[in-house]
Amino acid sequence: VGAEKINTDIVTLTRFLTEEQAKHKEATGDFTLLCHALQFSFKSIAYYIRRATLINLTGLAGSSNMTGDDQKKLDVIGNDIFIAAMKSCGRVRILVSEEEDEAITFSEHPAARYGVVCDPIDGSSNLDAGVSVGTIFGIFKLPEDAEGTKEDLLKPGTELVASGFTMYGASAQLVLTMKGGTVNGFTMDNALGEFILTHPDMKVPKSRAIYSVNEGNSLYWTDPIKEYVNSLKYPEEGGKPYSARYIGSMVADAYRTLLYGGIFAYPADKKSPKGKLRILYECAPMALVFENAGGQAVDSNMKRMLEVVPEHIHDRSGIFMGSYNEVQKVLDVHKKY
Ligand code: AHM
Ligand code: MG
Repeated sequence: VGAEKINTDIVTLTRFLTEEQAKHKEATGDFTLLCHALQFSFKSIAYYIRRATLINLTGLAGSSNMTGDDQKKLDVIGNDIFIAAMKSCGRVRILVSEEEDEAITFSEHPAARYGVVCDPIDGSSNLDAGVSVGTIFGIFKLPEDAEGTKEDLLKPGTELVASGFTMYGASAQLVLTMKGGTVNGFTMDNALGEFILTHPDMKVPKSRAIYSVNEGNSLYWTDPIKEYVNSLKYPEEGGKPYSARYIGSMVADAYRTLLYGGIFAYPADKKSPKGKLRILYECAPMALVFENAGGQAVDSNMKRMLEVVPEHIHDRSGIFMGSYNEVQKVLDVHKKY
């Protein structure tokens, strides 16, 4: 390798955040500090996931969370790491985690101006098989008069100031976007211990013949969904059918969809009339990423996902997200009904 090929001017996440902060004259550095704490939690969670099989972290923790999901040992550790990082950075007033029944208010930081929502380890049913999982997060800026109650977070995704996810796969990949901004992807360099900007200004391809859905639920699907999926599998004369790709880890399915294009769907159905995925810390953060990357995200009522307001912190929704034209096809089929 010639020395001239080595990039000695890499953009780390730290540098990226510092440069972003400099663009905003009014910035206090609070958001940057919060992101540093987030980044640390991703590194720690990645570390434990990598070592899980070696240090007896596979399997169940022996408890279940509020929805009755069996909690994995790593679910508990990921949640504890995330909460500790958010609490200690001093910039977070209130936190909602998939693993906690109630919102957590950090009363030791009454002046903190941010609210955070997260699923610390999404897709954890895949963990013991070594399949990619991820952390999903969203950040809200609280109004001056916020009281630090969960009502501060029962807001539509349009109010998110930033969101993203980290996928713990062959490498840890962090995708970050800010309100009205671009989508940027960072890859963890384990030797440097830094997230490096490897995918600046990510754009989801306009269309791609890949669909990602749990087809095992098709018995319960509504007629428009059946018609839509059949139109992909049985195209008109001469058309080529779509490829199916479903990992069963939203973060991994979303990351692939972001890079390659296509559609990811978890529709509401007759068995789960409200869908499976959570509005606040799964659907809305992903919807912001896909919209900022030039794609679309809608719920099962064909409403823009970012405008859906949860009534309760753990509310669910159907979701369709991905390439602009692929999501448009779902909207078009529904218009006929
Ligand atoms: P979890 O939050 O309990 O891990 O569940 C969310 C996961 C998503 O990552 C994934 O898209 C979906 O559940 C898969 O569900 P299913 O097994 O029903 O296809
Ligand atoms: Mg989840």
